[in-house]
Amino acid sequence: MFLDWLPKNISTHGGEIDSILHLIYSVTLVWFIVTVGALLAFALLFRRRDGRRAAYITGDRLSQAAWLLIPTALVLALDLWIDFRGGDAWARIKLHTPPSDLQVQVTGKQFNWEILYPGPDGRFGTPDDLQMDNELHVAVNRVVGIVLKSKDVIHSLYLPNLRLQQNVIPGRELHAWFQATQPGVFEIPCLELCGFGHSGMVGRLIVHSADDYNQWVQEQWPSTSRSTTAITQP
Ligand SMILES: [Cu+2]
Repeated sequence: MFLDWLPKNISTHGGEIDSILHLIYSVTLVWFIVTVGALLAFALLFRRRDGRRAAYITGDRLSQAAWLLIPTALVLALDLWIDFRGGDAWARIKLHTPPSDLQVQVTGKQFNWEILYPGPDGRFGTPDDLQMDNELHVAVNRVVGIVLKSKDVIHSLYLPNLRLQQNVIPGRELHAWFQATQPGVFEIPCLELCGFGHSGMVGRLIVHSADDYNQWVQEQWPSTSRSTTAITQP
């Protein structure tokens, strides 16, 4: 119920990310209500009254220090609970990359995303490579492997609908992957303040149905036979 405002999830692993967000929101909301409630209750109960003197409490005794120690232990336990749940999802999404059906290279530069397609031979650095600015075409239900590079400064590839975000670091080659579950057109903003044109640095992710994707491939590489490029229906 707290997460209705999130962008539509179209990722196979998005539900897991959202459930962690949900856990964090729930924990912090309950804790917020308890803390503010206690604050207001104590302010009311121990307000200034005639004939009552304020006590100077040093916190030396355990029964006094417990007012700090117990909430601290609770916050720590809740933190570890979030870490534990998050670590599981993190491992599944970040450590175990499934074999990819499609490969693209995304290079951040001020202020564009350069998308490089390997072409029918599936290899980068060959004559059939194709480069486009800001347009990432993929097929639905296919695992897309992304090689990430930067030409100048730090950028950050952000696909909110896929619950995917990865910084792009000059001098390093980083990897990401996703599997989209629905066709459509989605935004790819840059999430790292990278210069005066940062706010305009936004690409488009086009998730095609299998047929549309094959047609797009035919349009981009017309000379190639269908059998080498086409994606077979699952
Ligand atoms: Cu950028």
